[in-house]
Amino acid sequence: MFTFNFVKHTIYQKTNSITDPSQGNIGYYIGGSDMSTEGNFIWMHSRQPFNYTDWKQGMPDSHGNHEDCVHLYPLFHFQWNDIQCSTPGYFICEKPSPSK
Ligand SMILES: [Ca+2]
Ligand SMILES: [Ca+2]
Repeated sequence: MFTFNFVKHTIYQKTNSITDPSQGNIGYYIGGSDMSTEGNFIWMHSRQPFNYTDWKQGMPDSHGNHEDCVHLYPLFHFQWNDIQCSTPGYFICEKPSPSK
């Protein structure tokens, strides 16, 4: 939970110029998908189900029956939406925390 709040906060702070959906920015893919089994979302890197979600109310809706990838959508204040995976967009990568 903390992680995604951190991500959203960082996006707002760092990328004001590229978060305007009117400029065609669909936001940031986060690596979740239900392309293996419709309605069963998992993280693609680990094949594990989500233990946290931040779906926009009414999402996922698999609009048109072909939305399988999860992104943080500027139009939804960076809450989650499922979108067609072939839609060009930015992406967020995860990396291990630095050792202490
Ligand atoms: Ca889907
Ligand atoms: Ca959707």
